[in-house]
Amino acid sequence: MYTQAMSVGPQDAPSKKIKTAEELQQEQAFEARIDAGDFIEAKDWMPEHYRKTLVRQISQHAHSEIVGMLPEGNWITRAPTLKRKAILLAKVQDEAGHGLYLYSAAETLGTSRDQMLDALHSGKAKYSSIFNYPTLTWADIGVIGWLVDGAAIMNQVPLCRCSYAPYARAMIRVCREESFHQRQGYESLLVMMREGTPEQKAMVQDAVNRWWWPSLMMFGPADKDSPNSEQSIRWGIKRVTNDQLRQKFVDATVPQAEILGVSLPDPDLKWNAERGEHDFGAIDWAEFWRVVNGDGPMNRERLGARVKAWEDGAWVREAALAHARKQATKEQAA
Ligand code: FAQ
Repeated sequence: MYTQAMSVGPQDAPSKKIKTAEELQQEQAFEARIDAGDFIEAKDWMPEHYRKTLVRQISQHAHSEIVGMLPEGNWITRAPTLKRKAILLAKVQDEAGHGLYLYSAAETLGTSRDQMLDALHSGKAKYSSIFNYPTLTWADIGVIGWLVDGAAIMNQVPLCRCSYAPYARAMIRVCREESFHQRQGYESLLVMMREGTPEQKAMVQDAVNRWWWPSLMMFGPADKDSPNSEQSIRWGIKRVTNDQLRQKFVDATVPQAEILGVSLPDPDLKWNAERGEHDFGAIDWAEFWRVVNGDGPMNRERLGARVKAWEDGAWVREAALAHARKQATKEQAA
Protein backbone atom coordinates (compact mmCIF):
# COMPACT_ATOMS: atom_id res chain seq x y z
CA MET A 1 0.00 0.00 0.00
CA TYR A 2 1.17 3.50 -0.75
CA THR A 3 1.35 4.87 2.78
CA GLN A 4 3.79 2.10 3.58
CA ALA A 5 5.84 2.88 0.53
CA MET A 6 6.10 6.50 1.65
CA SER A 7 7.17 5.82 5.20
CA VAL A 8 10.32 3.84 4.64
CA GLY A 9 12.57 4.48 7.57
CA PRO A 10 14.24 2.61 10.33
CA GLN A 11 10.82 1.47 11.52
CA ASP A 12 10.34 -0.27 8.15
CA ALA A 13 13.63 -2.10 8.19
CA PRO A 14 13.73 -4.90 5.61
CA SER A 15 11.21 -7.62 6.35
CA LYS A 16 12.38 -10.32 8.73
CA LYS A 17 10.22 -13.04 7.14
CA ILE A 18 12.04 -16.19 6.18
CA LYS A 19 13.20 -16.03 2.57
CA THR A 20 12.94 -18.81 0.04
CA ALA A 21 16.07 -20.11 -1.66
CA GLU A 22 14.97 -18.33 -4.84
CA GLU A 23 14.53 -15.02 -3.03
CA LEU A 24 17.95 -15.37 -1.44
CA GLN A 25 19.49 -16.04 -4.82
CA GLN A 26 17.77 -13.00 -6.35
CA GLU A 27 18.96 -10.86 -3.49
CA GLN A 28 22.55 -12.09 -3.81
CA ALA A 29 22.50 -11.50 -7.55
CA PHE A 30 21.16 -7.97 -6.96
CA GLU A 31 23.83 -7.18 -4.37
CA ALA A 32 26.51 -8.50 -6.73
CA ARG A 33 25.25 -6.20 -9.47
CA ILE A 34 25.35 -3.24 -7.06
CA ASP A 35 28.89 -4.18 -5.98
CA ALA A 36 29.95 -4.37 -9.62
CA GLY A 37 28.62 -0.81 -10.18
CA ASP A 38 25.77 -1.92 -12.47
CA PHE A 39 22.78 0.32 -13.02
CA ILE A 40 19.36 -1.13 -12.16
CA GLU A 41 16.55 -0.66 -14.66
CA ALA A 42 12.80 -0.48 -13.91
CA LYS A 43 12.07 -4.05 -15.01
CA ASP A 44 14.99 -5.62 -13.14
CA TRP A 45 14.39 -7.53 -9.95
CA MET A 46 15.05 -5.42 -6.84
CA PRO A 47 14.50 -5.88 -3.10
CA GLU A 48 11.28 -4.30 -1.81
CA HIS A 49 13.21 -2.04 0.56
CA TYR A 50 15.33 -0.70 -2.33
CA ARG A 51 12.14 0.05 -4.28
CA LYS A 52 10.48 1.77 -1.32
CA THR A 53 13.56 3.83 -0.52
CA LEU A 54 13.67 5.07 -4.09
CA VAL A 55 9.95 5.88 -4.21
CA ARG A 56 10.35 7.84 -0.98
CA GLN A 57 13.41 9.80 -2.09
CA ILE A 58 12.40 10.42 -5.70
CA SER A 59 8.82 11.43 -4.90
CA GLN A 60 9.99 13.73 -2.10
CA HIS A 61 12.48 15.20 -4.51
CA ALA A 62 9.67 15.75 -7.05
CA HIS A 63 7.47 17.39 -4.40
CA SER A 64 10.37 19.69 -3.49
CA GLU A 65 10.67 20.89 -7.06
CA ILE A 66 6.95 21.62 -7.31
CA VAL A 67 6.61 23.26 -3.89
CA GLY A 68 9.89 25.05 -4.67
CA MET A 69 8.14 26.94 -7.45
CA LEU A 70 6.07 28.85 -4.89
CA PRO A 71 8.65 31.04 -3.09
CA GLU A 72 10.08 32.31 -6.39
CA GLY A 73 6.72 32.41 -8.18
CA ASN A 74 5.84 34.98 -5.54
CA TRP A 75 8.21 37.46 -7.27
CA ILE A 76 7.45 36.91 -10.97
CA THR A 77 5.01 39.83 -11.12
CA ARG A 78 7.43 42.07 -9.20
CA ALA A 79 10.73 41.33 -10.97
CA PRO A 80 12.55 44.66 -11.40
CA THR A 81 13.19 44.43 -15.17
CA LEU A 82 11.90 42.54 -18.20
CA LYS A 83 15.19 40.62 -18.36
CA ARG A 84 14.95 39.48 -14.74
CA LYS A 85 11.31 38.54 -15.21
CA ALA A 86 12.08 36.41 -18.28
CA ILE A 87 14.91 34.64 -16.43
CA LEU A 88 12.75 34.01 -13.37
CA LEU A 89 9.86 32.72 -15.46
CA ALA A 90 12.19 30.30 -17.24
CA LYS A 91 13.65 29.12 -13.94
CA VAL A 92 10.28 28.49 -12.31
CA GLN A 93 9.12 26.62 -15.43
CA ASP A 94 12.28 24.51 -15.25
CA GLU A 95 11.40 23.52 -11.68
CA ALA A 96 8.00 22.31 -12.92
CA GLY A 97 9.80 20.24 -15.57
CA HIS A 98 12.12 18.75 -12.92
CA GLY A 99 9.08 17.76 -10.89
CA LEU A 100 7.59 16.03 -13.94
CA TYR A 101 10.76 14.06 -14.82
CA LEU A 102 11.04 12.98 -11.22
CA TYR A 103 7.40 11.91 -10.86
CA SER A 104 7.88 9.92 -14.07
CA ALA A 105 11.03 8.29 -12.69
CA ALA A 106 9.16 7.36 -9.48
CA GLU A 107 6.23 5.97 -11.51
CA THR A 108 8.59 3.43 -13.11
CA LEU A 109 8.76 1.85 -9.65
CA GLY A 110 5.05 1.09 -9.66
CA THR A 111 3.62 4.02 -7.72
CA SER A 112 1.08 6.23 -9.43
CA ARG A 113 1.24 10.02 -9.69
CA ASP A 114 -2.09 10.25 -7.87
CA GLN A 115 -0.75 8.22 -4.97
CA MET A 116 2.33 10.43 -4.70
CA LEU A 117 0.31 13.62 -4.81
CA ASP A 118 -2.13 12.28 -2.28
CA ALA A 119 0.78 11.64 0.09
CA LEU A 120 1.98 15.23 -0.39
CA HIS A 121 -1.44 16.78 0.07
CA SER A 122 -2.26 14.76 3.15
CA GLY A 123 1.06 15.69 4.75
CA LYS A 124 2.44 12.12 4.73
CA ALA A 125 5.23 12.83 2.29
CA LYS A 126 8.00 15.30 2.96
CA TYR A 127 9.48 18.00 0.74
CA SER A 128 12.62 20.05 1.26
CA SER A 129 12.61 22.15 4.44
CA ILE A 130 14.09 25.09 2.53
CA PHE A 131 10.82 25.94 0.80
CA ASN A 132 9.07 26.67 4.09
CA TYR A 133 10.83 30.02 4.44
CA PRO A 134 9.36 33.25 3.02
CA THR A 135 10.80 35.32 0.16
CA LEU A 136 10.63 38.80 1.66
CA THR A 137 12.58 40.89 -0.86
CA TRP A 138 13.87 40.74 -4.43
CA ALA A 139 17.34 39.88 -3.08
CA ASP A 140 15.88 36.60 -1.80
CA ILE A 141 15.44 35.52 -5.41
CA GLY A 142 19.14 36.01 -6.16
CA VAL A 143 20.10 34.29 -2.93
CA ILE A 144 17.85 31.30 -3.66
CA GLY A 145 19.62 30.90 -7.01
CA TRP A 146 23.06 31.22 -5.45
CA LEU A 147 22.65 29.26 -2.21
CA VAL A 148 19.58 27.03 -2.65
CA ASP A 149 20.32 25.98 -6.22
CA GLY A 150 24.00 25.82 -5.29
CA ALA A 151 23.18 23.37 -2.48
CA ALA A 152 20.79 21.48 -4.76
CA ILE A 153 23.54 20.99 -7.39
CA MET A 154 26.04 19.84 -4.79
CA ASN A 155 23.52 17.21 -3.66
CA GLN A 156 22.28 16.28 -7.12
CA VAL A 157 25.47 15.85 -9.17
CA PRO A 158 26.28 12.59 -7.33
CA LEU A 159 22.67 11.47 -7.98
CA CYS A 160 23.51 11.37 -11.71
CA ARG A 161 25.39 8.19 -10.72
CA CYS A 162 22.54 6.78 -8.62
CA SER A 163 22.30 3.00 -9.04
CA TYR A 164 18.68 3.33 -10.22
CA ALA A 165 19.09 4.27 -13.88
CA PRO A 166 15.80 6.15 -14.55
CA TYR A 167 16.55 8.49 -11.61
CA ALA A 168 20.18 8.92 -12.68
CA ARG A 169 19.11 9.80 -16.24
CA ALA A 170 16.56 12.37 -15.03
CA MET A 171 19.20 13.97 -12.82
CA ILE A 172 21.57 14.66 -15.72
CA ARG A 173 19.20 17.13 -17.31
CA VAL A 174 18.07 18.52 -13.95
CA CYS A 175 21.69 19.29 -13.02
CA ARG A 176 22.37 21.11 -16.27
CA GLU A 177 19.38 23.35 -15.65
CA GLU A 178 20.27 23.87 -11.99
CA SER A 179 23.66 25.21 -13.08
CA PHE A 180 21.92 27.94 -15.06
CA HIS A 181 19.73 28.65 -12.02
CA GLN A 182 22.73 29.02 -9.76
CA ARG A 183 24.56 31.27 -12.25
CA GLN A 184 21.61 33.60 -12.79
CA GLY A 185 21.17 34.02 -9.03
CA TYR A 186 24.81 34.76 -8.43
CA GLU A 187 24.97 37.19 -11.36
CA SER A 188 21.93 39.10 -10.13
CA LEU A 189 23.53 39.44 -6.68
CA LEU A 190 26.83 40.56 -8.25
CA VAL A 191 24.98 43.34 -10.07
CA MET A 192 23.27 44.46 -6.87
CA MET A 193 26.50 44.37 -4.86
CA ARG A 194 28.63 46.12 -7.50
CA GLU A 195 26.19 48.65 -8.92
CA GLY A 196 23.47 48.86 -6.29
CA THR A 197 22.62 51.53 -3.75
CA PRO A 198 23.63 51.03 -0.09
CA GLU A 199 20.00 49.94 0.55
CA GLN A 200 20.22 47.28 -2.17
CA LYS A 201 23.51 45.98 -0.80
CA ALA A 202 22.00 45.81 2.68
CA MET A 203 19.04 43.92 1.22
CA VAL A 204 21.41 41.30 -0.24
CA GLN A 205 23.23 40.91 3.07
CA ASP A 206 19.93 40.54 4.92
CA ALA A 207 18.79 37.84 2.48
CA VAL A 208 22.10 35.97 2.89
CA ASN A 209 21.71 36.15 6.67
CA ARG A 210 18.25 34.58 6.48
CA TRP A 211 18.98 31.85 3.91
CA TRP A 212 22.45 30.65 4.96
CA TRP A 213 21.49 28.29 7.78
CA PRO A 214 18.37 26.87 6.08
CA SER A 215 20.58 26.15 3.02
CA LEU A 216 22.97 24.11 5.16
CA MET A 217 19.96 22.19 6.52
CA MET A 218 18.95 21.15 2.99
CA PHE A 219 21.56 18.38 3.09
CA GLY A 220 19.60 16.60 5.82
CA PRO A 221 20.49 15.55 9.35
CA ALA A 222 24.08 14.89 10.43
CA ASP A 223 25.29 11.47 9.30
CA LYS A 224 25.07 10.09 12.82
CA ASP A 225 21.36 11.04 12.94
CA SER A 226 20.48 10.04 9.37
CA PRO A 227 18.54 6.76 9.54
CA ASN A 228 18.52 6.15 5.78
CA SER A 229 22.06 7.07 4.76
CA GLU A 230 23.94 3.88 5.53
CA GLN A 231 21.67 1.61 3.47
CA SER A 232 21.25 4.18 0.70
CA ILE A 233 25.02 4.55 0.36
CA ARG A 234 25.42 0.78 0.46
CA TRP A 235 22.97 0.47 -2.46
CA GLY A 236 24.47 3.35 -4.42
CA ILE A 237 21.27 5.38 -4.18
CA LYS A 238 23.22 8.12 -2.41
CA ARG A 239 26.88 8.31 -3.36
CA VAL A 240 28.03 10.92 -0.83
CA THR A 241 26.85 11.42 2.75
CA ASN A 242 24.85 14.39 4.07
CA ASP A 243 27.78 15.78 6.10
CA GLN A 244 30.30 15.35 3.28
CA LEU A 245 28.04 17.26 0.87
CA ARG A 246 27.38 20.00 3.42
CA GLN A 247 31.13 20.42 3.93
CA LYS A 248 31.77 20.60 0.18
CA PHE A 249 29.05 23.23 -0.13
CA VAL A 250 30.55 25.39 2.63
CA ASP A 251 34.02 25.13 1.11
CA ALA A 252 32.73 26.07 -2.36
CA THR A 253 30.56 28.95 -1.12
CA VAL A 254 32.97 30.83 1.15
CA PRO A 255 35.15 32.16 -1.73
CA GLN A 256 32.03 33.07 -3.72
CA ALA A 257 30.79 35.14 -0.75
CA GLU A 258 34.15 36.93 -0.67
CA ILE A 259 33.90 37.85 -4.35
CA LEU A 260 30.34 39.08 -3.81
CA GLY A 261 31.37 41.14 -0.81
CA VAL A 262 28.88 39.64 1.64
CA SER A 263 29.56 38.02 4.97
CA LEU A 264 28.17 34.64 6.01
CA PRO A 265 26.32 34.77 9.36
CA ASP A 266 28.53 32.34 11.27
CA PRO A 267 31.16 33.63 13.71
CA ASP A 268 32.69 30.13 13.87
CA LEU A 269 33.26 29.88 10.13
CA LYS A 270 36.99 29.74 9.45
CA TRP A 271 39.55 27.90 7.37
CA ASN A 272 41.10 24.91 9.11
CA ALA A 273 44.51 24.46 7.46
CA GLU A 274 45.12 21.15 9.18
CA ARG A 275 41.97 19.56 7.79
CA GLY A 276 42.06 21.51 4.52
CA GLU A 277 38.43 22.58 4.87
CA HIS A 278 36.32 25.12 6.73
CA ASP A 279 35.11 24.74 10.28
CA PHE A 280 31.62 26.03 10.75
CA GLY A 281 29.20 26.61 13.62
CA ALA A 282 26.52 24.30 15.02
CA ILE A 283 23.32 23.92 13.01
CA ASP A 284 20.08 24.46 14.91
CA TRP A 285 18.66 20.95 14.45
CA ALA A 286 15.63 21.75 16.59
CA GLU A 287 14.65 24.34 13.98
CA PHE A 288 15.29 21.84 11.17
CA TRP A 289 13.00 19.18 12.68
CA ARG A 290 10.35 21.76 13.53
CA VAL A 291 10.26 22.81 9.88
CA VAL A 292 10.41 19.23 8.55
CA ASN A 293 7.54 18.27 10.84
CA GLY A 294 5.26 20.99 9.53
CA ASP A 295 5.84 23.95 11.84
CA GLY A 296 8.05 26.23 9.78
CA PRO A 297 7.23 29.84 8.87
CA MET A 298 5.46 28.91 5.60
CA ASN A 299 4.50 25.20 5.85
CA ARG A 300 0.77 25.80 6.01
CA GLU A 301 0.76 28.31 3.15
CA ARG A 302 2.90 26.07 0.92
CA LEU A 303 0.79 22.97 1.40
CA GLY A 304 -2.41 25.02 1.22
CA ALA A 305 -1.32 26.45 -2.15
CA ARG A 306 -0.58 22.99 -3.54
CA VAL A 307 -3.89 21.56 -2.35
CA LYS A 308 -5.77 24.53 -3.83
CA ALA A 309 -3.96 24.14 -7.18
CA TRP A 310 -4.91 20.44 -7.19
CA GLU A 311 -8.55 21.17 -6.42
CA ASP A 312 -8.75 24.04 -8.92
CA GLY A 313 -7.30 21.76 -11.60
CA ALA A 314 -9.92 19.01 -11.09
CA TRP A 315 -11.94 20.09 -14.14
CA VAL A 316 -8.85 19.93 -16.38
CA ARG A 317 -8.10 16.37 -15.27
CA GLU A 318 -11.75 15.38 -15.72
CA ALA A 319 -11.85 16.91 -19.22
CA ALA A 320 -8.58 15.20 -20.21
CA LEU A 321 -9.86 11.85 -18.95
CA ALA A 322 -13.21 12.25 -20.73
CA HIS A 323 -11.35 13.09 -23.95
CA ALA A 324 -9.04 10.08 -23.57
CA ARG A 325 -12.03 7.78 -22.96
CA LYS A 326 -13.81 9.13 -26.03
CA GLN A 327 -10.72 8.58 -28.16
CA ALA A 328 -10.34 5.03 -26.86
CA THR A 329 -13.99 4.24 -27.65
CA LYS A 330 -13.58 5.67 -31.16
CA GLU A 331 -10.43 3.58 -31.75
CA GLN A 332 -12.16 0.44 -30.50
CA ALA A 333 -15.10 1.08 -32.84
CA ALA A 334 -12.83 1.69 -35.86
N1 FAQ B 1 13.90 18.66 4.22
O1 FAQ B 1 17.97 9.68 6.66
P1 FAQ B 1 17.95 11.02 5.98
C1 FAQ B 1 15.85 21.86 -5.05
C2 FAQ B 1 14.14 13.85 5.93
S1 FAQ B 1 15.44 20.24 -4.79
C3 FAQ B 1 12.89 17.83 4.55
O2 FAQ B 1 19.25 11.71 5.84
P2 FAQ B 1 17.77 10.61 3.12
C4 FAQ B 1 15.71 22.39 -6.44
C5 FAQ B 1 14.31 12.62 5.07
O3 FAQ B 1 13.41 12.64 3.98
C6 FAQ B 1 15.66 20.00 -3.05
N2 FAQ B 1 13.11 16.56 4.98
O4 FAQ B 1 17.19 10.87 4.59
C7 FAQ B 1 15.11 23.73 -6.39
C8 FAQ B 1 14.03 11.54 6.08
O5 FAQ B 1 12.64 11.41 6.30
P3 FAQ B 1 11.79 10.10 5.86
C9 FAQ B 1 15.33 18.64 -2.69
C10 FAQ B 1 14.39 16.14 5.04
O6 FAQ B 1 16.63 10.50 2.20
C11 FAQ B 1 15.89 24.85 -6.12
C12 FAQ B 1 14.59 12.09 7.37
O7 FAQ B 1 14.66 13.50 7.20
N3 FAQ B 1 16.41 17.75 -3.07
O8 FAQ B 1 16.20 22.45 -4.14
C13 FAQ B 1 15.47 16.96 4.68
O9 FAQ B 1 18.77 9.51 3.14
C14 FAQ B 1 15.31 26.11 -6.08
C15 FAQ B 1 15.96 11.54 7.71
O10 FAQ B 1 16.95 11.98 6.76
C16 FAQ B 1 16.27 16.42 -2.98
O11 FAQ B 1 15.23 15.92 -2.58
C17 FAQ B 1 15.19 18.27 4.26
N4 FAQ B 1 16.16 19.14 3.91
O12 FAQ B 1 18.59 11.96 2.79
C18 FAQ B 1 13.75 23.90 -6.64
C19 FAQ B 1 17.44 15.59 -3.44
N5 FAQ B 1 16.60 16.25 4.85
O13 FAQ B 1 11.65 10.18 4.36
C20 FAQ B 1 13.17 25.18 -6.59
C21 FAQ B 1 17.19 14.12 -3.31
C22 FAQ B 1 16.24 15.04 5.29
O14 FAQ B 1 12.61 8.90 6.29
C23 FAQ B 1 13.97 26.30 -6.33
N6 FAQ B 1 17.14 13.68 -1.95
N7 FAQ B 1 14.91 14.98 5.42
O15 FAQ B 1 10.50 10.22 6.56
C24 FAQ B 1 18.23 13.39 -1.20
O16 FAQ B 1 19.36 13.52 -1.62
C25 FAQ B 1 17.99 12.83 0.18
O17 FAQ B 1 16.65 12.39 0.27
C26 FAQ B 1 18.27 13.86 1.33
C27 FAQ B 1 17.91 13.19 2.67
C28 FAQ B 1 19.77 14.20 1.35
C29 FAQ B 1 17.45 15.11 1.17
